Amino acid sequence: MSEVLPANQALRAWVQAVADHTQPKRIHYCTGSEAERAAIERELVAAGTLLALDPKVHPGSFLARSDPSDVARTEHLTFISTEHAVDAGPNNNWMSEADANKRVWPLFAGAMKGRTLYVVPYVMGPAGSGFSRVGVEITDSPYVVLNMRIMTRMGKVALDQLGNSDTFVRGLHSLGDLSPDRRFIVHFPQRREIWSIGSGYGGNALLSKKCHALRIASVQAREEGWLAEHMLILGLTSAEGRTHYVAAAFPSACGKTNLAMLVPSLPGWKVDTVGDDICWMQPGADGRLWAVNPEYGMFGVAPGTSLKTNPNAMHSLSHDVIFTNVALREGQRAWWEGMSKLDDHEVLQDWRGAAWRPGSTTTAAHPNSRFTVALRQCPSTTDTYELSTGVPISAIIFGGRRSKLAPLVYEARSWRHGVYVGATMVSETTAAATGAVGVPRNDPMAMLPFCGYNMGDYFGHWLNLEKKLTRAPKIFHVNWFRTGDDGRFLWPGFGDNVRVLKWILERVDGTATAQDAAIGLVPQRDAIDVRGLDLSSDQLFQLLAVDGGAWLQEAGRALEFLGRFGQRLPAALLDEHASLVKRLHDSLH
Ligand code: SAT
Ligand code: MN
Repeated sequence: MSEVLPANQALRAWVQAVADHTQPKRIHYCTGSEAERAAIERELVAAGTLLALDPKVHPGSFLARSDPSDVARTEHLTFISTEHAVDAGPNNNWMSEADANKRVWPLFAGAMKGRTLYVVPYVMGPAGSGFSRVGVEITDSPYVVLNMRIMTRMGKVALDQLGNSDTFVRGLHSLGDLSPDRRFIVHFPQRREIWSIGSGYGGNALLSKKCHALRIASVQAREEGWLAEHMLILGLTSAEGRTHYVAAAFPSACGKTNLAMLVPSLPGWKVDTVGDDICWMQPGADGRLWAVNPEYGMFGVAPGTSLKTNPNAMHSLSHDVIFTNVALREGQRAWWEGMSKLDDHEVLQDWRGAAWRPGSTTTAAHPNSRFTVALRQCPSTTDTYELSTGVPISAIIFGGRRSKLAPLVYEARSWRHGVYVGATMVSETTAAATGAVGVPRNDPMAMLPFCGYNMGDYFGHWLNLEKKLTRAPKIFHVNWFRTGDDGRFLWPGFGDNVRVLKWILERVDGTATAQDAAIGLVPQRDAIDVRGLDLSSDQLFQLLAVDGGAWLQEAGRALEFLGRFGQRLPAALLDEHASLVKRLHDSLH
C-alpha cells in the first residue's frame, strides 16, 4: 500500500497528536481504492480475523466473528460530554470533560502499539451536496476500515471534499483490549469529536453511523435548522404512477431494513430504496422537507432475513458482503435463523465457531448478527440516493414494536400532534443493544440512544421546524407487531406493509377516508386495501381497535416519561397531552 499524505494541515496535525499518544507501529491514510481493500482483506484472512466464504456461493465475501462480549451497542457505556449535564439531558449518560480526560484519554495511551493506525476520511451524504458533511475516523481496526469503505463514501472523495478546511468530525477509535471494563464511547458535540475504545462492533466502532450521523449531527442540525434522524427513506410509486417519498423511524432491529426495500404485494406498486437507517432532512426553499441518506451501505440484521421476508436484501447479499457473527454451514456458507431449512443431521459452526446442531437450545447466528453491504447492490435502489438535492418527504412515519395497544396505523392531527406522537413512542427492546429483550421502553422518534442533546430541546426543535414548512409532511404511527389473543402476529407484515403505506399516501393525496378516534385518525375498516389477503374481518377489527381505557393508562405513562425533561419540555407537548386525555375521557363516556 503506497502512502499518500493529504495536504490538509489540520488533519495531519490531529493524526500526529493521536499517534504521539497511541503509538502505532505505522500510519496509513486510506484512499478507498480496490487495491487497498484487497490488501487489508488478505492481511485479515492471514491473521484469521476474517474467514473467506465459498467464492461460488459468496463471491468477495467474508465472515467476521467479534469477541463474544462485544456483539451489540453498549448504551450504558456511551456518554455525551458537555459543559453542563442538563444539556446532555436525562436521555444521555453525561461525562464531564475533566472526567473524560482522566478516565478515558489514558486508555488510549500506547493502545495502538504494534498496530497500524488507519486514517479513514469519509463523506456523509452525496459528494458535493449541501447536505453532506465530512468526517475522519482514526482506527486501529482493519475490520472497521473495510466496513467504513462499504458504509460511507470513503477515501479520496472525502479528502477532495474537505480540501484545506479544518471543519470535520474527528472520530478516534481503538479496540483497546476489548474489555467491557475499559470500554467507553464518548461524544463531544461542541467540538464535533468522538472517542471510542474497547469495542470493535457496529455502532460502537463504525463512528460514521450512530456517533457522527446521529449523535453529533443531531446537535449540529439543531444549531443549523435541520434534522438528523434514525429513519429509513423510501420512494413509493403507486400503480397509477404517482411517487411519494416517506421517512420512517423505528428502533434498532424493528424491521427498518425490511420496510426500506419491501417488495409490494399490491400489483403495479414500486419501491425505491433511498436509505435504511439514517436520514438527514432540511426545509427547502419550497417549504417542503428534503431528505438524504448520509450513508452508502447497510449494516442490516441477518436473522429473519430470507427470500420470503426480504428478497431484495437476499439479492443484495449475493457478493461482496462482510457478515458479522452469523453461523457457518459446511462449505463456508453463511447461515442464520430464518434464512433457509437445514438438513436434519447437519452440523454448523455457531457464531462463536463452536459445533452446533439443529434443535440446539442456543441460536446458531447471534440474534444481532449483521451483514455489511453497499446500497448499490440492492435491486430496489435506483440512483435516487445519489441525488445531491435529496428527495421531498410527503409523510413521516413513527413505528414501534408493540404486541398490544397501538393500532396498525393512525394519522396525527397536525404537525404538533405528530411531534407528541413521536415523543411518546414506546417499543419493546431488541437484541441490537445489550440488556433484556422484549421490555417496553419509551423511545422518542426511535432516537433515545442517538439524540446527542437534551431531548426536551430536541422536541422543541421539531416543533419549531414547522415554521419553515409551508408544506409539512403528514405524520403517522404504525405498528406491524400487534398480536391476537393467541399471541400470534395479527398482521402479515413485510410486502403487505405496502397496504398501509398505500393508505398513508392516499391520506397525503386527500383521497382516503379516516375515522376520528381519540388518539388520531384511524382508517375506516374498508379504507385499507386487503384484497387477496388472508385476513378475517375480526383480525382487521383487532388491528385497528383503540382501547380507550388502555390508552388512558398509556397516556399516564407518557406523561411520566415527558416529565423527566422538566423545564426543558416544551409546553406545547403538555397541551397536546391534555387534549389527548380529554378526547380519551370523552370517548369513554
Ligand atoms: O450497531 S448499530 O448501532 O450500528 C446498529 C443498530 O443498533 O441500529
Ligand atoms: Mn439503526
